[in-house]
Amino acid sequence: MMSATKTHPPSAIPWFPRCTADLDSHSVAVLQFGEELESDYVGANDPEYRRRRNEIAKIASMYRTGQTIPYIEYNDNERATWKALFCRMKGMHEDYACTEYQDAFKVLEEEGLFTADDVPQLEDVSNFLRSRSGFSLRPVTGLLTSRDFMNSLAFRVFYCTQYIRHHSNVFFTPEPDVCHELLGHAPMFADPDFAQLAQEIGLASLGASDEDIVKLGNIFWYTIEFGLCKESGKGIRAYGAGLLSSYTELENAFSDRSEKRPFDPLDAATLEHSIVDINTTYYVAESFACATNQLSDYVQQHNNRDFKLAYDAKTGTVNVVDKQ
Ligand code: NLE
Ligand code: FE2
Repeated sequence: MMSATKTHPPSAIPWFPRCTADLDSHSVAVLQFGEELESDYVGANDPEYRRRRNEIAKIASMYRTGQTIPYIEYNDNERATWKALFCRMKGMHEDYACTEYQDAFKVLEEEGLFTADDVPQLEDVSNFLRSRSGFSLRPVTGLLTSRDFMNSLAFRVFYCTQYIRHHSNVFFTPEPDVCHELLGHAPMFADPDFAQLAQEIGLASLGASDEDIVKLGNIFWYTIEFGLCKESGKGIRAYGAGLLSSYTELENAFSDRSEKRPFDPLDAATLEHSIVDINTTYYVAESFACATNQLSDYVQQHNNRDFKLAYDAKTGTVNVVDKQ
């Protein structure tokens, strides 16, 4: 049977980024803690910390596609925070992190990009990742909307904060910071299967309805941020960044205080989460490739877009294809 050709009046397709340069319009929309910390946040009443965060956020807000990510000279206090977390988590990772994470971490150390003594620079780690999986990092001032944040993944771009968590609470922070981005996310983006899973979420988010964005945001949360996976001979391991960058969260996931469910995108899509508390439920994927297949099926059946997209890896652009 011939497939029907659908034509779209220009207004039927909402605006969404079609290439990495289009992401430049996202860098300003920051939510929640962002540049203005909420008053009960641990660093909010420390004026020097607030000043420093604003200074670093300003650098990110001026960043445009194609530029080198500016280096930040982290001070003694900031380096001490990184070191404390780095050393604590490194000990945990041997027992709880997935093999893909551990392998990439080892290479990052061998190449001198990851050390306990200084906070790695986003530009260096970005160049490393680009050569591994085509992912690159892009600085951001703080939390973006879930739509803007996920959209970038379609182009294998990952938004990273550059400021560091407050020293009073090193082992858990509710918001992303450079420790979370680098200790949690970066090693995973070196793995091609994981990179594919992340990009699929990104592609599904382009032009999606607000309702579908909430669902995809939950799926992102329970995979890329807090996912667990099975590993033969080793049982369950962590691959989610929020686990790999937080002693408190990782300990909670591997305790019997939390529930573990087999990964099911339909179930995860509607399980709400709080961004300020540790999770009570985690999903265990069979493998990244399997989770990617489950996600494609979910998107095909439940993501209510009436247009189709094709990603052109050579040019890094997304095109709307008319044929349904
Ligand atoms: N709770 C994580 C940490 O302390 O590193 C950050 C989670 C960001 C979503
Ligand atoms: Fe994250």
